[in-house]
Order: sequence, then structure tokens, then C-alpha cells
Amino acid sequence: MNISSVCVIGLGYIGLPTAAVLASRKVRVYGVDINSRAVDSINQGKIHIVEPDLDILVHSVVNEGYLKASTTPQCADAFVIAVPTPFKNHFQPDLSYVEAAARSIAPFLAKGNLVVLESTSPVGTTEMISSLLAEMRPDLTFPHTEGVSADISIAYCPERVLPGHILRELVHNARVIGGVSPSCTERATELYKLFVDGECIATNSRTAEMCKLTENSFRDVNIAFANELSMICDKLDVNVWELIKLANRHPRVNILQPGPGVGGHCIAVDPWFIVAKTPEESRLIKTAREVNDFKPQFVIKKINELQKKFESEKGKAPSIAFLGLAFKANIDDLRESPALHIVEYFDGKLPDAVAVEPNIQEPPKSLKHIKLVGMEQGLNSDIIVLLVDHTEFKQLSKETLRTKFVLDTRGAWV
Ligand code: SAJ
Repeated sequence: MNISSVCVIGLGYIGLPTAAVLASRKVRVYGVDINSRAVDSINQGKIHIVEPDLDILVHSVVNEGYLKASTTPQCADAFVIAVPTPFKNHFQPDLSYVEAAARSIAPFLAKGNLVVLESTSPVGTTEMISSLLAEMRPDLTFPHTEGVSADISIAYCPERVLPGHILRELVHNARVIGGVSPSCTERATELYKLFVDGECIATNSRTAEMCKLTENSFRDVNIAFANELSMICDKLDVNVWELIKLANRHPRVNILQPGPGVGGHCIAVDPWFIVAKTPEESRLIKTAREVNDFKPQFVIKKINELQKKFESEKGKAPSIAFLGLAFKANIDDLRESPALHIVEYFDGKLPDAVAVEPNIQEPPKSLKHIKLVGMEQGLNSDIIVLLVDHTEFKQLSKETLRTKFVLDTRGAWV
């Protein structure tokens, strides 16, 4: 059976671009989100997140009638679940959104349908969804018990796109597709072939789940190495940026860049999904998380030291500007942002501090005292702390910074 309609549950950073790209291939897409304001704005052809070119695409597919958003699901050939999987107490995965999404589609399932989970999830979640749906729909058969002969196909296909490049990567990246049974994998591959140019690689659902967690843990461990080096170098009075550049001239060395910590909803979260399931075996992955989570505290200590140095040299308290609040360069996303956590720490502690974040209009609610100001005003401050290497900041001339006390946590001005 051809896939001509798809219901996408969750219209965030992954769900909305996926829905829009599918709709651009003339598939009827029903986008579902619990946020009625997001639903309303999508139905007006607008978007509620910042991602290059997504606004143009959404506007055109909504106008052509291929994408409609709603707060409730409806019948379709395939269902894609792209809801958040945060963690709750003690870094345990919180699967409540995934479970709620599965429950919400259960009444709309019909024989021949495909359900794909894209949300980053601990190993075994796709099989769990199969059991949950089976409980709710005893009139249908599911692949965790019926294998290839089941009425419903269920698969896991992780998203692997990089925020800021989502539309390009959605189409060109390879996709790992893991069915609960081999026929589920085949059926899910049909769906992704509708819009993916990259290779669609078949596996089972557990391996696909672990693959996503592995990719992000690999990056986290490598960033932790860079962050640890930066703290070692600080103590040994070695310029870590120069050091990394030199070491990377070795043909088999490729060290990543230190920063003020690791943020975003992926790299800072996903490794815990491995640790939660296999704590005894995941010692390196856990330590990497701890090293990266410690880095903001190290930066806070450096800011305090710089402030004291200014006071002793100039005999007055400094004004401070924090450049950047987002979790990485050239995006507006503040989720798990180490930059924001650092600024929050100083909120109310520093009488004369401001923040500059060119990618957002409204200051985050968590900041009660530190005001969001434009670049020009920020650069009047005595101390400049660069927390995110946004292009606007990298382009600042050495002359502009010459008289300032500078802390560059990203190596943007070396
Ligand atoms: N970071 C550093 N140093 C580096 C690289 C990154 O400090 O050398 C920091 C960033 O500033 C940021 C954090 O790490 O705070 C994460 O940024 P990122 O660019 O590494 O990754 P994300 O979270 O934007 O996207 C990642 C990607 N995964 C991998 O590269 C393995 C992306 O492909 C995934 O789709 C995404 O997670 C996801 O959704 O899981």
C-alpha cells in the first residue's frame, strides 16, 4: 500500500521540518501538537521556531493545502512520533510524552498502518510502544508478538539533523531504520524514501535506538576531552586553542573545541539514556557528562577572577557584558544552554551586567535583573565575556576589544 498521508505527532524542531518536507513531496500531512498557539500559527503558514528557510517551506505547503495542523490526530497511512524525551529525577528518561503520543494515535490506527518513533529514546522503547498499542487495540495485531504478519508496522528511525541545517540534512543525511520486524523496516523505508536522498540503512529497532544514543555520546565524550584539556591548560598556562590546532596537525588526531559547557536537548541528555539502563558499564560516558556539566562552574570561577582583577587594577567595580545566551552558534535555542546557566548564576549578583543575544527578541523569563541589550550598548562594558561564537561576535575587530578585559570561552578571538 502506498503512503499518501502521514500524521506527524509533535511539531517542534524535528516534527515540523519533517512534516513540511513530506508535504513538499505532495504527501497529505496532518501535523499534531498540544500547543494550540503553534498549531494556529502553522495553519497561518507561519512558524514558531527559528530555522533557516523553514518559514518559506511551511508557508508554501500550508498554502497548497498539503500541511494542516491540529491539536488532535486523525487517520493516516503512517504516523511519525517526534515528541521530546527529557530526563526526570536522577537523569532517568522521561517517556511520558512518547507514551501520550502513542496513546493519542491508538484510536486512529487501521490495518496496514505504519508507526515510526523518531524521538531519541532508551533501548527497548519502540517495542514498548508496540505493547502499549496492542493493549489499547486488541482488535489489531502488532509486531512484537506477531512479527512479519502483524497488522501494524512499527519502527524506530532516529533524526540526526543539526539545528541550523535541518532542511538540508533531513533530505541528504543517511537514515538508520530499525523495525520491530524486518517487514516493519521495509515499510518504514518506503516512508523515508519519499523524501530522503541519503542512504536508508536497515537494522532492528534496538540497534537503531542505540545508534542514536551512541552518536551523541561519542560527541559528548570527545567534547569532554576538549573541555578537560582547556581546564588542564588553564592551570599549566598553555593556550588550549593553539595546542589543539597543533595536535590536530597529526594525521590521526582530531580534537573538538572547548566551550563553556555542552548544551542543547541532545548531546547533554542522550548519554544519560545509556547510563540509566547500564550504569555499571557506562563509566566513561558518565564521566564525560560530569566533565561537561562541570565546565560552566569553571567559567563562573574565571569570571569572578576577572572581576577581582579589574577591581584591583582600576579601583572600581566593572560593568560586564555576556555575549550569547543560545546553546551554540547562530541559533535562537536556549534549551540546556550553558551560556544561559552562567548568566543566570550572575543574575542579581552583579549590579552592572547586561546580555547580548542577537538571535532572540525577548529576554528569557529566568533573567530578572540582567537586561538584554544591543551589541553597541553591550560593548560599552568593561568586561566582555564571550559565551557563544555567533558570527556577529566573531566578526568584532581586535580594536573594539583592545581596551576591554576579555574572557573568550569559545576561542572566537584567538
Ligand atoms: N560543542 C562544543 N565543542 C564542539 C562541538 C560542540 O562545546 O567542538 C557544544 C555546542 O556548543 C553545544 C553542544 O556541544 O553546546 C552540542 O552542539 P552540537 O553542534 O555538537 O550538537 P547539536 O546538539 O546541535 O546536535 C547533535 C548532533 N549530533 C552529532 O553531531 C553526533 C546532531 O546530528 C543530532 O541530530 C542532534 O544532536 C540531535 O538531535 O540528537
